Order: sequence, then C-alpha cells, then structure tokens
Amino acid sequence: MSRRLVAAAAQLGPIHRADSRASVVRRLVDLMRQAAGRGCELVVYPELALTTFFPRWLYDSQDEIDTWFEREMPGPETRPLFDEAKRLGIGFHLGYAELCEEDGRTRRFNTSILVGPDGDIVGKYRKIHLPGTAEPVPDAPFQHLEKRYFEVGNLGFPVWRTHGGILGMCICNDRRWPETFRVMGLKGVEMVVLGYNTPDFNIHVDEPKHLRMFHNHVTMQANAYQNGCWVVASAKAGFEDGFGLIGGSCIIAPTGEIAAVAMTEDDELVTCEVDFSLGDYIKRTVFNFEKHRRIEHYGIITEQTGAIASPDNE
Ligand code: CDV
Repeated sequence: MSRRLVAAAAQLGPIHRADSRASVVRRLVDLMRQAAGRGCELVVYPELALTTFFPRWLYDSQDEIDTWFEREMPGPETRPLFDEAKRLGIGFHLGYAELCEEDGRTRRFNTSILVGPDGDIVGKYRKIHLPGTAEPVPDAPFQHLEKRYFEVGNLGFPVWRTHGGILGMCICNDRRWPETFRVMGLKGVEMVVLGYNTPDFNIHVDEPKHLRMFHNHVTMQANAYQNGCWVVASAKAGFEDGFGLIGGSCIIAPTGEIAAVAMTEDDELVTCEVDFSLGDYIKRTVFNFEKHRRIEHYGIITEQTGAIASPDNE
C-alpha cells in the first residue's frame, strides 16, 4: 500500500448562532468537492464543526444547551456529508458535540470521528484536556465554558491503522500538551489530525495578541518533531457573531516544519502531499524512544497533576 496521501485541512470561516446545520453541511460538502478536485484522500474539519463555538455563552436551560449537540452520527442533517464522502471515496475527520446515553445516564462530550473512504466510522475520540471554566468569568467579554458543558473524554488516545498510515486524533487544547502526543507517539502514530476553536483574545490574562497564533503553531510543531509525526490541524476562523477566532490551519511535517498554512480567515482548503515515512528517520535516531527514553525518571508525570516547587536538588 502507498505510504503517500494527499491530506487537507478544511478551515471553516465563522458559523453564526443563527446558521442552520444544513447550511454548514453544505459548506463542508463544498470543501470536500474542492478536495476531490485536488486529489485529496483525507479532509480534516475543525472542532465543533457543525455549529458556532457555543461554549462562549452561558445558557439558562439544559434544553437550550442540548440544541448544540448531536444525538446520532450520522444523523439526518449530517448524512449528506457521509454520502458525498462515500461517492468521492474520501475519508474525513469531523468534530462535533456528542450527546449519548452511556452507563445509564445522559453524557455530553466534545468529540471527533475519523471516517473512512467508504463512509464508515473508523474511530472516535473524546476531548480530554477541556479548557476554560465551569462557572462564568465575571466581566469577561465572552466565556469559555467547556468545563461546564462537557465531561472529560473517556476513550484515551487511541490510534488506528487507516489511510495507509497510523492515525490518531486530539482536539484543540489537547494539542498544547506534550502528554497527548507522547501517548500516541508510543503507539507509533504517523499523523495526528485535529480541529480547533481558538479565540483571538485571552479572557484570563492580558496577553499580546500575536502570541495566540505563535503558541498555536509552536506547540504543534514541537509535538510533531518530538514524535516524528505529521499534524493536520483545522481551525474555525474569523468573527462569529462578533467574537474572533484565529485561523492558521496548517499541515506540519515530522521535521516540525509547517508544510502548508491557511492564508485567510474563511472557508479554505489547505493541502499537502504527505509521505508517512518521512518521520521514520526521526523515530530511528534522535527520538528513538526504545534507545533513549529514561522512564525511571518520569514517574512524577503520572503520579502528580499540579506543579509543587521542590527545594534545591530534589
Ligand atoms: N477550544 C479550545 O480548546 N480552545 C483553547 C483556548 C481556550 C485556549 C485552545 O487551546 O485553543
């Protein structure tokens, strides 16, 4: 099987509160057709790709919150995307808010799926590093209430042999954490696909604006290199009902270099021919885990969550 694949990060411009699922799915289908025209075999859509970034608001009722969630995948509104993928023979990654009945109760996750070129779901991931707060931040221009609306994902960081390589998923804030990538790196991951909604303003601290994009790229570039894997990252961008989201969708090579990057803050396809084997030399040499990792010194990483300042020499 070929170790090459043309991948696309399908960036989405703003989705406003009033936009219907049907209108968003039409945009996704349009991007998928463009991808087919460029010979793409895998299209990566953003986090929560079917709706506006709803955790920026506090809602009065659970019924209102639940209007942002999908109860089935595919459902009647998302079916056209799956049908088009099958017709074109293209796989895709899609982020959405998932409402399910599990362990005898209703549960809500920030979820992504990987769909094969036959239109069947290959794998599912549920976001683990939920950012923001459970309670509203007083006087903030908008909220980030992921900790209120979602549970922490319970599926770990699996990888799948699909599309001719070993693929894994994470979602938005997960990309900033080395642990996310190292867990998948230890499973031999060759490509991590992810979506993100990153506000262009930090509600918690006064921070220069340019750092939003710098931190977006630098974390993914470092994690790609340190694990010898590709990263295909797709943003929601532009002003949603007046609230800015950074774009910067990109495809990052295992060398840590940005191979392709978005030029706009709108719907845009960012494509690149990916050679899954490119990371092999990194995995064989500088990041040869078997040879160089010193796990006898890493225990604290899984034993302790927060930092505790140690006395000297400890
Ligand atoms: N949707 C996100 O996870 N956003 C975070 C913001 C809040 C920092 C991110 O990592 O981009």
